[in-house]
Amino acid sequence: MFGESGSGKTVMVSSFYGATQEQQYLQKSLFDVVADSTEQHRQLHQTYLGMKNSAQLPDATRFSSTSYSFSVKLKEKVDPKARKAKPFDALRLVWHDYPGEWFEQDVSGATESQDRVNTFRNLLGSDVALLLVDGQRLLEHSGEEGKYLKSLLTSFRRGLLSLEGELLVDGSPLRKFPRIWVIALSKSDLLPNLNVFGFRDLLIEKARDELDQLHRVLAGFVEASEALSFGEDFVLLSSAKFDADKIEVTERIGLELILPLAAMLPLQRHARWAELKLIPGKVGEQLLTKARALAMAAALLSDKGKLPGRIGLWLSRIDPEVVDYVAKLAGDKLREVNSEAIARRDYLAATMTGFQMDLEDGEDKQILFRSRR
Ligand SMILES: Nc1nc2c(ncn2[C@@H]2O[C@H](COP(=O)(O)OP(=O)(O)OP(=O)(O)O)[C@@H](O)[C@H]2O)c(=O)[nH]1
Ligand SMILES: [Mg+2]
Repeated sequence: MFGESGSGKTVMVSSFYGATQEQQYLQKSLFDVVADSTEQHRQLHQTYLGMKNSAQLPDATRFSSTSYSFSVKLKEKVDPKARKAKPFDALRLVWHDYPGEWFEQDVSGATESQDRVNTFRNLLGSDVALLLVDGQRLLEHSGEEGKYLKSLLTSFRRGLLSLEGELLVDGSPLRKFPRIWVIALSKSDLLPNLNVFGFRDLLIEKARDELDQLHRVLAGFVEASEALSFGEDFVLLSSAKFDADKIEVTERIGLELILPLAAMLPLQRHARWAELKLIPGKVGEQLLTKARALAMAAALLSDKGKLPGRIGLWLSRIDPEVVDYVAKLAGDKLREVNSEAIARRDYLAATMTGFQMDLEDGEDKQILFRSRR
């Protein structure tokens, strides 16, 4: 999550996590979201409860960053043998929260400077990046939105360029780099009349040059830069509704899409890039591994998956047909496969199809726009 100071990063991670700790979520969800560190668990939960019960906001993040590591654990109890036959039984989400001011001004000393470089190195090792446009600032620039959008994208580009020397080892481009950059509107509750199409159009109309320039800088950071989607996906987010003396944490927008986006977008897009052979050599192999995980899961979903002997085959030889099968599952067929998986108590298949359904719902509600490429 990249965003300027005050754009809503810390509130968002707290609201995201807090929601997963509510009784209702714990009971009805097919998986648990567990913070890997108990200390981080309590800290996020406390921040969430502070907002929910006492309208208390977290302080601005200063001087150091935190990487929150969450495990998404499927609830089913499987015996170890069955577990081995599955491509994975947990998903890890690492959410990096950092002081937004790090991009805007200089740091206060050598330790902080090193921490800043390490943080951005970690951030830039993620699978998916969300670049936040602050809904509040957009609203403040009503009528001259272009001014804010241009300055945001430019300051982000400058920030990256100024750290380039420290981030790239010997100037060579990075292999592991977010290849999917989603542009997200935070605090979208403040702009109730703006849907995701309006948001997308505003960016393209008012700040196309700055988007192009930032795209070029990002492409310069990454090996095989054809396999990069920047600014093709858009989402609206809001962590809560903020009234004068009350914070309605249940009135969230789009936060339920974060896990599905982080889990499914890389799998689907990496599979597609691998298919198009856009990515040569080592990078291709790395991405293929991810696509294979999807193919495996797909094998479990499709009828073919019922032949356990073939699963090993899918692991060693990616079957584009199967990847295609899950990537293109949509609409009624998707819902059908999902209900079958639930009936079979196949939590992995149910969760993955559930994620796909969440993304479709997001599109229906016009809070998500996914790249058509
Ligand atoms: N209306 C609205 N306001 C929000 C939302 N999220 C955050 N805010 C407001 O924005 C302020 C800043 O949010 P933070 O999460 O602390 O921002 P940050 O990105 O972590 O900022 P730094 O720590 O300085 O980088 C909060 O104190 C709230 O007043 C939201 O979803 N809707
Ligand atoms: Mg913060």
